[in-house]
Amino acid sequence: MDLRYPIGQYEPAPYSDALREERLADIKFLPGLLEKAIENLDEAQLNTPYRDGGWTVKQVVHHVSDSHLNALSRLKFTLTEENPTVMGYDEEAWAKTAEYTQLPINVSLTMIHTIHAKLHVLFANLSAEDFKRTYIHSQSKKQFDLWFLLGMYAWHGKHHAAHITALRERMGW
Ligand code: NI
Repeated sequence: MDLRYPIGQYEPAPYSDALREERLADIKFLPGLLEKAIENLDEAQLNTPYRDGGWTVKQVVHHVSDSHLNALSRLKFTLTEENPTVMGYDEEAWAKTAEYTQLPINVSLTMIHTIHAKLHVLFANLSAEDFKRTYIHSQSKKQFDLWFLLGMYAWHGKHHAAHITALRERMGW
């Protein structure tokens, strides 16, 4: 198994109401899923990379809050402007900034709860037509729609939670 992709890579799928409900549930339950994933880990365990050369459990949690903050921002720009260009960011560089080592992950978990409450209510109120609204990614210059965005971040949260749960399984934690 590729330790980087414990649940496989994100695979875009056509819009359906059933898949929409599934993805909305993923958005809703991610904060709880992450909390469960890190439950009872001690400081040394939290500072363990999820794979050789990979981020530590702490970095993974801080990364999810940064990443989904960007997702919330992309969603709001796309809902309020026509085909906006949204900023990509250097996730490796962000993972080296001070709060990744100096703040407890509970700060980021609280933020993830807040971000996901907003993401969930915003996505849950979109019509099938709204999901066709588009944005341009500043790095790839590619165009994406909000259906892609929902799927991407529903996947992305589970992807990183699985990094932690797979590590725990391998370590017998
Ligand atoms: Ni990520």
